[in-house]
Amino acid sequence: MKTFLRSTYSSQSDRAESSKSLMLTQTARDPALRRMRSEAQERALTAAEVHAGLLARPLPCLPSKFFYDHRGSVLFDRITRLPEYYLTRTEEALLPEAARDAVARVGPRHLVELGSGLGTKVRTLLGAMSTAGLLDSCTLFDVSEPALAQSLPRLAAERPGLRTSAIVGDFLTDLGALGPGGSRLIAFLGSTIGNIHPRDVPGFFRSAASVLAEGDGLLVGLDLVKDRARLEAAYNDAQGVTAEFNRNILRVMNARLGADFDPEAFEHVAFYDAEAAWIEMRLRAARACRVRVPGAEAELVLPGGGEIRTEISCKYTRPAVEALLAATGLRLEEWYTDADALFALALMRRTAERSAG
Ligand code: SAH
Ligand code: AVI
Repeated sequence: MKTFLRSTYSSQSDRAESSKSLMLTQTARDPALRRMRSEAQERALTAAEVHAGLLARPLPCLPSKFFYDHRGSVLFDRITRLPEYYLTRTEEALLPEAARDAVARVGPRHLVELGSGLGTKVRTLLGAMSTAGLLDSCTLFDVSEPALAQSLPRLAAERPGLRTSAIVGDFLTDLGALGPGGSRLIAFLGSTIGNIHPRDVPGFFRSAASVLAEGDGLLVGLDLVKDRARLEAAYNDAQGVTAEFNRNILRVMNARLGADFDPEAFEHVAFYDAEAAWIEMRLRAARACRVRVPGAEAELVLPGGGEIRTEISCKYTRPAVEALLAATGLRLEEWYTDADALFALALMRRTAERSAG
């Protein structure tokens, strides 16, 4: 299979600048919703990331955070209710007890949810904190501004006494915007950590540890290694919602970067790679095509059958998580799982020692 990318893109400096800066920009819409970057910075960062992704070999790829425009968040919400997608309902069944126990151990007053999406699970954690008489503030953190623009006002209306805020940012580069920790619990639910490449997970843990004070908590939802049939069914649902979600990334490229992808000319592919322990999602060109992506100064030429990688979704075991936690400033304290060991919530605590690196 031969894939070809032509490019005139030269400078990565905009990207470096925008990820260095932790300046937050307030939106006109809601002063409690802050953006990490101006629209121009965001466009430059998107262009650089997409450009780099399309150059990747052996497979061109698109960062999975670009699934989530408004339509993508709504499609993901539909995925969570599919019969094949056991992840959400299993985590939701574990969450009330895990939340109660985590709140009892950590005693947090401030809740942060990373990748909060439409913000449904945060209610369970807030309920546990409120019952314990501890609730003070809640910050939603997501790359999707439409999702935050929907979930933040709803949260504020539901809990009038609560200090609520939201940050539009990337949890891989922007956690510093949260400022120093103290009585803080960070929730990272839904197995979204699985969408981070394992080589980047220790760096993510270190950066989370840097915004936690000693004893603060990080509660992480993890999908667990299991039989191939169950895993592959979850990403190849009979109604084709996951396929539509997958193709949505091409619509986002068209809207944000003026690309001319024909989403209907791409077939959804999802399979389990047991060696890597991840589900991989791809889009396969039904026929040879040449796609212009002017906003990323790129042109992608794919043969018929040529593929683009759009997502990895890592499946974990407890030892694998413990190995990734080594020397990050976090330790694993509790592991809440269901009777069939489909999914786990891991409670991690900030240790006294400074994280390595
Ligand atoms: N937590 C919710 C939603 C999960 S969907 C649940 O458990 O159901 C994944 C969410 O993470 C989306 O809302 C998406 O916009 C967000 N996301 C994905 N990549 C991100 C990134 N790099 N930085 C911040 N948010 C990201
Ligand atoms: C958000 N994330 C954890 C989902 C997952 O399972 O990796 C995204 C998703 N991709 C396909 N279906 C759902």
